[in-house]
Amino acid sequence: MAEDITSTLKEERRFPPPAEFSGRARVRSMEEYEALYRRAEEDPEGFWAERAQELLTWDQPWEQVLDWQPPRARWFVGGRLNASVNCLDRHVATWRRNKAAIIWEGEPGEVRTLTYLQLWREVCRFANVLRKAGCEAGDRVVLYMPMVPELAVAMLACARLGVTHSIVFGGFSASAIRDRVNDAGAKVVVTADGGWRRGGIVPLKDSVDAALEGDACPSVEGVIVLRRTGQKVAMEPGRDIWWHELMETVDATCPPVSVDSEHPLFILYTSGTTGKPKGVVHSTGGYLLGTAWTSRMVFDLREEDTYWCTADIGWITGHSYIVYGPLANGATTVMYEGAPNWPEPDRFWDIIERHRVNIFYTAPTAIRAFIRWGDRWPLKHDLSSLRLLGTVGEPINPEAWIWYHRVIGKARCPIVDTWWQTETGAIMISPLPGATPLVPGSATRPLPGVIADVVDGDGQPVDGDQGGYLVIRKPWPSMIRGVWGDPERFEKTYFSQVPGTYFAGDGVRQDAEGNFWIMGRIDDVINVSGHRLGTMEIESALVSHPAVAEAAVVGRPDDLKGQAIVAFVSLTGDSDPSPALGETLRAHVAAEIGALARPEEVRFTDALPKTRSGKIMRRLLQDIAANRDTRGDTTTLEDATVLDRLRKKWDER
Ligand code: 7RM
Repeated sequence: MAEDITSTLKEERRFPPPAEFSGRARVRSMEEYEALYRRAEEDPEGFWAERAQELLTWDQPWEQVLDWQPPRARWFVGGRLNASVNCLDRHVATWRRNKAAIIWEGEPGEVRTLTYLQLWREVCRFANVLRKAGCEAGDRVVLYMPMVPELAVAMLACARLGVTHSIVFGGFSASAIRDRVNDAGAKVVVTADGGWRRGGIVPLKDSVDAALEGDACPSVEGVIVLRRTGQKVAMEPGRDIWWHELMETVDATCPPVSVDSEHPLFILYTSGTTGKPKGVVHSTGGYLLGTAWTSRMVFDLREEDTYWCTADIGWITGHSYIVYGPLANGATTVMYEGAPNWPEPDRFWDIIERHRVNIFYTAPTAIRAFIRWGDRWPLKHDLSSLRLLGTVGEPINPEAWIWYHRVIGKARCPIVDTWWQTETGAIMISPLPGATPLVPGSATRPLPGVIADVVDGDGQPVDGDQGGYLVIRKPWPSMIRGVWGDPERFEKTYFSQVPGTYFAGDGVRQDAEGNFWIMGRIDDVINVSGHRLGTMEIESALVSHPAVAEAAVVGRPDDLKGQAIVAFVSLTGDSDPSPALGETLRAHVAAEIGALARPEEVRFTDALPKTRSGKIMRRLLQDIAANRDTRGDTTTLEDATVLDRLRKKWDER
């Protein structure tokens, strides 16, 4: 942490918003921002009630704006609405019915545009399919799909019925699907015969089959399979049915089910400190308001914009900023199925040029890859349609920021560096593009309504420029409502370090100007290419292999991915270290969790550095993995020679 602080302190470049941008932005100056911030701070309930009135369509008004009994928040108590109505019906009722809702591009190159009316019809039909399959409000449905419009259709169809969706990212393995399906108690799984990725087919249906094998997922009554690639897949009679066959049998209208504002819209699993991913629960009213409002303010979203967020819908960024936020605003959202470097490293720039994308939102890890691939790829394309750029998922190093600003934004487009989490539902700390002077590497200031603060290990506010932990002092509409099935874990993880205050799990520093510098996770979470992984999850996967006695996993700084996974492994008596076994273990983790969790490196060791009470000293392993000197205290080490042996092994390689 200390190193990061000194490096960020040197960043003195400031990029004031361009006059032509500010001139027509929703928030045009810092004075306007400050006024809005103060208003929200002084009267949060009045502030959010106005936003909820202005941005959402309610079937029944709320009786109380907020009921806050830490850690439980209920927003818009007594209010009723439907998320699919807010994303579709109310636009279909206007001229927007023929506006593009989704512009989709498949990796092989096909393009499909769905207008609001077309999307609405598909959603109604699929909602009827789900209803015929026995799904009703309160049930859970797992979606394990490629990045195709039908994924958005399935999400909104669930929302139409009050069915809670839980999307499992297509890169996760069979056992990860099984855990999530069982934890959520899903009635139906929706998948596809595959999706395209770098010219190959991701065999989604095979993974679902493996996940459900035997009676592994007793709650599942049926599997709906979309034909995407034409790849042959096994269809289990009585369980598996084709999407297109079901869609032929239903009506294109489906009355929406009005739900309580607090009704769980979705569950999304995310990694935490312990081995088991947490099912983060989001509400309908508060979540939709948070995503709708931030889409509008942070991206300065306008009627005529073509907006593209490159995330996968399997992550929160895709939920909030490909589907719910943009569609609630009646915007045009671009969706791309495949890899950024397929068939060539200019695929993204080609998409921006062809669809005249105005707002582009991506991750620092992608930006670092573009830098590596060379300027000639973006320079081949006309990117003049762009007016705003965004980043999310991890801290952006100032060099990458400057490149993004210069080469992609031509020094013309503001960049919004947006800090938020699966748990926050929506963007929390970010510049407002018409107001905030940009500071490369800093997400700048909290949005109106977000009371962010920095505290020390005892929960006490930290003075001035010092580092500490990020907390959010007041509830906000799109906040996490619970950990599915585990209220204790919810309270313990988020509201116990500082009782009653949301603890984000990130290290942070606030400078004299009030800018926040996020320094990354302070818990056992690794951020690999902007994806959150728990070290414990990977360790559990490793020790499930018969050759492994003990495993400790740490992150090592990586120029491209932010962090790379390094696993320290000790073996059981009858196994010997070998490069082949290292490969086997890497593959084993990929099979257990998914390719994104595959360790970059497996290091064999006869012992792990532990405290006398038996705790693995990860800090020391982090130093060894990064090949740097050991920082701090080692006096609690039970066996000091372990460190030397670990280092020696490294030198001998
Ligand atoms: C949206 C998302 C959350 C974690 C979070 C941080 C890190 C996200 C930024 C960032 C620095 C940013 N949800 N993080 N955005 N760090 N600057 N702009 O990524 O739940 O998957 O991850 O990601 O550590 O706690 S997430």
